[in-house]
Amino acid sequence: MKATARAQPNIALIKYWGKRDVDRNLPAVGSISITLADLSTTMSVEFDASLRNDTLSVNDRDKPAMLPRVSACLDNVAGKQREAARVISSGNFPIAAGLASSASAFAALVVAADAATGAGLDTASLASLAGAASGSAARSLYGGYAELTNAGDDVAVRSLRSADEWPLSVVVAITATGPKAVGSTEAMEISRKTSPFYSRWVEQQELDLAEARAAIAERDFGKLASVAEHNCLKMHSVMWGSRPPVVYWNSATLACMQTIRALQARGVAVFFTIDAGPQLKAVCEPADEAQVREALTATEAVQDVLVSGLGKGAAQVADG
Ligand code: 2P0
Repeated sequence: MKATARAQPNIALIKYWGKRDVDRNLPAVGSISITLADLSTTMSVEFDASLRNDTLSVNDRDKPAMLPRVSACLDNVAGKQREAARVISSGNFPIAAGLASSASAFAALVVAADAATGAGLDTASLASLAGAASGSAARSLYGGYAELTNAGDDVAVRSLRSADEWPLSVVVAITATGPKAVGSTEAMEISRKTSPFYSRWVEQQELDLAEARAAIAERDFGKLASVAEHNCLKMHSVMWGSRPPVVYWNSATLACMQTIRALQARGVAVFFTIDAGPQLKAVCEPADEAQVREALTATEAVQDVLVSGLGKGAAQVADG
């Protein structure tokens, strides 16, 4: 009744922002992401009849505040009549800072819980269960380039390309650590209810998805760069236009954008994307990774730089 799984965070190039059903956590728009290789969350789940309640440890610390979401996700995978579970999570990157730690965490959780119960659900079902816990987590069930589509009363995730078919590099500039001021679930609702740009954002998403899908099919870096930067800045414009405004950037985030513009002016194939946090993620050809890393490391107020290739989806690993 114990199993362990590992999952990698994903970075959305065409973003999920807004929900069409808050209770069921269904997104308002489709999204396209790349799954990382070198950052990961490892999660072990042990169902134990001798436990009175679920327990959760994250990076060796008890985290009761995160437990309700974890318990609800376990109920969805194993049924409400399940035994209580001991859940142990560890990751090799900062949590709650716009690095999609909930994506890798819930993707790993559903795979581990499914393996611990022996149910053997297919990847599509596991993606749907992960997405009910955290929208972006559905995409981390798949490696490489993944697209999440709204399908009736559910979501459907598919792989557009494997990591091996188009191996890009991601350089993450950490501009601030620590939890963000407004969680993305709350910020999405503020956007939906108050931003005058929200309805146009939802209406236009299909155009951006189609352009990114074509760029990935053609392995056209310039085309992907153009639509990804556009979609990212459009999402942040929706947030900035909300009341109260939601601004995740800091001055170092903007300095990093200028660094990317300077690299692009020198002919380096690189583009940026920014999620619900102040970190900037630069996507580039592997040959340019060292140059991009060096430039972001030298950018004022950047605290740390993480580098990753593209990897595979969530999978069970040997119990640790
Ligand atoms: C994304 N983000 O597509 C977008 C871009 C942040 C900006 O998905 O409420 O933690 O748990 O479904 O998945 C972050 O939100 O939100 C996110 P919930 P989630 O990656």
